[in-house]
Amino acid sequence: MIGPVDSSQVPRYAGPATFARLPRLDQVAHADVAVVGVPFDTGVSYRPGARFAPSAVREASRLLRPYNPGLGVSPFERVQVADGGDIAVNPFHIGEAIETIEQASSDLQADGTKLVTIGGDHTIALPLLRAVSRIHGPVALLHFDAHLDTWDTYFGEPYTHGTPFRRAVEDGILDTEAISHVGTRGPLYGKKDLEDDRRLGFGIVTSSDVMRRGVDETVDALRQRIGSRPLYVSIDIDVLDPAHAPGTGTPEAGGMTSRELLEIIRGLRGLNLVGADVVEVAPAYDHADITSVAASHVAYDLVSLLALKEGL
Ligand SMILES: [Mn+2]
Repeated sequence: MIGPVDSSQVPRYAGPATFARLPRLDQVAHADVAVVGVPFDTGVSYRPGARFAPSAVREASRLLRPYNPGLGVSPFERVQVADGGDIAVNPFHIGEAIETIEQASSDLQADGTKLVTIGGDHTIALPLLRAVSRIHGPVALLHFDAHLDTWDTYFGEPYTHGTPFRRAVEDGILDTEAISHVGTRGPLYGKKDLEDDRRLGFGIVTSSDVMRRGVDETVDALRQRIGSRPLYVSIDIDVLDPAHAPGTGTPEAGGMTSRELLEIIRGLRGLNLVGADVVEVAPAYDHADITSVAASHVAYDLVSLLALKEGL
């Protein structure tokens, strides 16, 4: 197993920024888990800038240490984790970008590698889910987000960062017995948004629900619904309150804390996680890397969950 650069020998701020200072994918024979960037933000409806997230999250991840006390695991000792670099996508053509992302993430998973993908805007979840479902069939989905992302179109366009999960249900790539939004809040266009969403099969645990029920009860309810199904976790960083993630495209007040989000993720231990993404970090709206630091820790816990599951 090739681990991260030894920070007792090379200071954390020195050298190239791979995720958690891990080896690149081309430096290892096989990776059980790869962290991959998708610098694409052509699907945003408000503030652009998530194309700069992969490099910002890698920079913020320099401080991640090799033992995860929250999950009681040394993920990089348990399995081979590597940085898969960025998927290069056309910033001027959403349709082509979606095809590129699906193909590239399928290729990366061809020999069993599990992916934690750093967006990019939420458009990328659709091709990532398509690639995962090619392997596992329809998957359960936990979607952490301030927003539903099940709208039909924007300006007549079906592929945007507000529409991936409606497209995914239409594609038949989600197991609609086990799909949930977590952390939803903020004003909607109308009550119909919620009715449409329910018709697609989604359950909703709002940001207020998380606050009222607490982390443990929230986790219990989610776990019951998911069971042993293959699970994909998609985390829009705007699920966090703007106090915890100011650098994002469509911020909404009243969100979760980064502590709550990390604890809920840790509560997914033992489930059949098959892939995950962390999207919508837009570093330019942040004055202190708050959002990139949060995203790096979220990605680290997702990698740790996969390491627990994949390692023997
Ligand atoms: Mn979203």
